[in-house]
Amino acid sequence: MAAKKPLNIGLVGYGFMGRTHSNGYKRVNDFFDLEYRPVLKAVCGRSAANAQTFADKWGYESIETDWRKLIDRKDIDAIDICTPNNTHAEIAIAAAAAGKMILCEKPLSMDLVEGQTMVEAIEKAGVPNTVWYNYRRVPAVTLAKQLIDEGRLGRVFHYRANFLQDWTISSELPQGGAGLWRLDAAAAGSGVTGDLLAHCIDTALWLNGGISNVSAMTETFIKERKHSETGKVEPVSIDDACAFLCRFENGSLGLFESTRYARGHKALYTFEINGEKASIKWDLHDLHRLEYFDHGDESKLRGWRSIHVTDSDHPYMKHWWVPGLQIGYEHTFVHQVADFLGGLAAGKPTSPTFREALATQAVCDAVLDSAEVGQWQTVVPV
Ligand code: SOE
Repeated sequence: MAAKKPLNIGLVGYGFMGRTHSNGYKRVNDFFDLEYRPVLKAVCGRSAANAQTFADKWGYESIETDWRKLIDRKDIDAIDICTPNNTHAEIAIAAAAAGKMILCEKPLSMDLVEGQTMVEAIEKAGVPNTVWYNYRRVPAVTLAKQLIDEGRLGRVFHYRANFLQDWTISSELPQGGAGLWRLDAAAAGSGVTGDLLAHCIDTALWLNGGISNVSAMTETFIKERKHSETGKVEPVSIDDACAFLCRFENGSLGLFESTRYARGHKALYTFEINGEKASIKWDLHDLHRLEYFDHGDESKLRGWRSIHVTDSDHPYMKHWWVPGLQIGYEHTFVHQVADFLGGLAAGKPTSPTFREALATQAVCDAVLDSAEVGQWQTVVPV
């Protein structure tokens, strides 16, 4: 077999997402036959000691402490942005200007306007790009997409999604700083809307098409928290919980809920879609299972089928073990790397591109605006 083409990765940020992406780069060629091979060239973080520890552990060849220097390096092909949301735009725009490919952690941006500047920069530069909405690449979710595209649901009436967590219930938890920037609006842009609902919205747009308008409510249950960086008690301005109703362009109705205050739930992402001919349900806690009800089945046998999506003709599964054996959360990132590398070889974009992720941003903005003004809001077309 011909030698693989190296794709030199420069990773910015080495938190939780830095680990998931690095694992994707390291594993991908062990399981997928691809023209390209990611090379862990450099990891960048403000602390040289922490960046070096990460580099040693994960096998990065070098470190940088300034992302601008990383972008300037001639030996870097792709910049992977795993830093807090308020830094995505600056890094992505500079990387695009330098002609680097970009893989950006979700959500794309702090808001729609910022996201538009990113999309303009990336499209002007013409660089390959993708945003890490990883749950699309759970095999059962990709199978749902195939079933819908085959027309098996017929006309869709309802789309329901939840993303529930419980990790911020304690009022003692500070905001800001390492690991807790998701609670600080200045770093995150928003709370559960950009962090969790963005996943649900990305999947929904992919499976069920565009959302035209929304009516939302948000709540911030803990109004003040100590800020890790200033040491002072400061107002909290992220949304701790958000629920919204919406209308999809295909005429179906949507209902979405997300919170970090659902005691007992760590990462309960579920969706259900009801069509004229069939319905589909999925739950991240049992990620291989796709529940499918087909009204076309013989009536005496009709019922919810529980499809264990592990067969070799199920999406992605032939690359892993033998039928019946499972994979997990981390594999969704391997799949995204495989699709990105496959796209590069074929000269095709990898979904979601920055522009596709901008559509999610437009819905998030409409949701937050609607909650603020207490009225339905139209989603800005992108
Ligand atoms: C937050 O807790 C979080 O880690 C999100 O930031 C991720 O995007 C989500 O996949 C899991 O939850």
